[in-house]
Amino acid sequence: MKEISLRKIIPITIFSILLISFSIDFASAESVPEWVKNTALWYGEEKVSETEFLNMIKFLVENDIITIEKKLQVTANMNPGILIPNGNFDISGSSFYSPLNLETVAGATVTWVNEDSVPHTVQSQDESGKVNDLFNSIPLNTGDRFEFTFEEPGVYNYFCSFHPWRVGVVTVK
Ligand SMILES: [Cu+2]
Repeated sequence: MKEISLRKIIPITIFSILLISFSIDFASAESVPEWVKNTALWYGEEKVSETEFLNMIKFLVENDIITIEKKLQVTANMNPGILIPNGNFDISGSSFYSPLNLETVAGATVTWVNEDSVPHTVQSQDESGKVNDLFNSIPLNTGDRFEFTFEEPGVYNYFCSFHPWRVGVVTVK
């Protein structure tokens, strides 16, 4: 059975590491031992095995010649969005905020995007529907965005001061 060639995989792997982290710190070239340079060269020329090549990379990492800072990739969940859809202004329409109740986690920054043809605001309310000053956007024209970062768990109501029949919720866990 033919082995999957690491010769093909390794360049891809290194490229991926570069993409996830900008903190790879190559120490000065002088600190890279001669045998490491030779191993890399000979690997390219297929004179050394994949095991030797991997051992060389292991040596570089273990001796902090290559340092890799691991970063948690949580961006996809950290910037959830609420759409203010076209027709949202219409009291008899069904263009509700989407989602109507956004569930997220403490520390998340929520972005509202106005895709309606008229301006809207995003104004915070308490549980009883009374306006408070937690967040209050300027009028958002078509295509405008408003962001707010929710630091504490809770249930946050909001509405549009131009179209107060439009009410939405952000639930922070
Ligand atoms: Cu509105």
